[in-house]
Amino acid sequence: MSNKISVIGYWLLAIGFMAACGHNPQKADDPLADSGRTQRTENLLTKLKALGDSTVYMFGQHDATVYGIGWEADYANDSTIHERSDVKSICNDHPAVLSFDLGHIELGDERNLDGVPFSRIRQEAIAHYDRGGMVTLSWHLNNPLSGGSAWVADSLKDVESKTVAAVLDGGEKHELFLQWLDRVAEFLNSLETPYGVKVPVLFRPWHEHTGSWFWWGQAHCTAEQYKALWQLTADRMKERGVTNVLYAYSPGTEADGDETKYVERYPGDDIIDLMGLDSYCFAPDADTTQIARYAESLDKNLRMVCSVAKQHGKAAALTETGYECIKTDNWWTHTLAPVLERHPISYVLVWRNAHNRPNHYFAPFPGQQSTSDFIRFYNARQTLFLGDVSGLYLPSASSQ
Ligand code: BMA
Repeated sequence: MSNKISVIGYWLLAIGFMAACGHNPQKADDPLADSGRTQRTENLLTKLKALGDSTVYMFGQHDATVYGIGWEADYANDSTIHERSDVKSICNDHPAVLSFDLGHIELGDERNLDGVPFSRIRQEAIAHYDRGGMVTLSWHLNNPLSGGSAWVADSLKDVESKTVAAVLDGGEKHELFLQWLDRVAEFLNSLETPYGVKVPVLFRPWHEHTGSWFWWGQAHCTAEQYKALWQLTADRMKERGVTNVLYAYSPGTEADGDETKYVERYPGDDIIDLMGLDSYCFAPDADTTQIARYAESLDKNLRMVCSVAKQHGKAAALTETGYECIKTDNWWTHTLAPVLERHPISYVLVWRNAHNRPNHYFAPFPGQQSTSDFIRFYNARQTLFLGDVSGLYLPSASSQ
């Protein structure tokens, strides 16, 4: 045997040995817990529940770091994270929670329904994990039966109402739908840091189902079908080896404080980790009665959500809210915060500041009328922004 061959042989042996031992000095330890999810994912859930035993809550915004009013991230230069958000322009700190949407990933598209490349979402999610923040994902997926969007079209009413049945086992779109779920699973599996840690995310599909504006909504399927849709989703993620996901149940306000109605389509404690609520302040003319009605309804619904979440041993959150165009100077500290401080939620998330849709924004930006009030909200003891959170993925002190 020549020297050259023996040297090659040595390296092959060494590489084989390292692979057999699973030894990779560059990778962080990312063990699985008994639940089959990563320990960091379990730790995040523990932290979210612990926030439910405190008076503080995290602040979040959808798409906060990819665009805002008057700017959009440089998608072409994919390797740059710009560290910009409208929230940061005001208080020099990012939201603690970032939300992104997976709509159109099912189609195999490069960009989501709002034009954000999935590669960018992946990069932002990993960057936010690295900053110590939390990531949540919604999914405004198309209708696999009609070919239309997530939103029901009156002209397609008959088709919309057959869609959930069509994607379930035995339905005509089942195979296609499995492929759609697999694309989501592939994306979730790809959320991995360069040092080998799967980024834990809170996945929030099938949201606002108590209304009927999405094809999975109340009027378009039975409770059994809706629950089966959840089961199918969770089962498929598991089959595809997804270990970094928590699930949020996120109805609208239709239950109106009624626990029984709220859990009518609840898919079960074995699937859901966090119980939420989507509730918006609708007051296009800054009508004080409408604003007060929002606060009242939010109070009533959050009391119920937090109570149900406690009974089921789940975390709770205000998974979507906001006042489009924030037309009162003190909405943050006079409308939102006084309600939130009465309920032990883990986080509140406002929707996006659309750069390409006029008057569709839910957080202030420099020059917006509620800016000073937002700084008061930021300074309040109860609100946690990115700079205020730490150790979301670490074991809690009591379990060490
Ligand atoms: C909605 C609006 C839409 C957007 C969708 C998904 O509430 O903001 O413009 O496409 O969310 O982000």
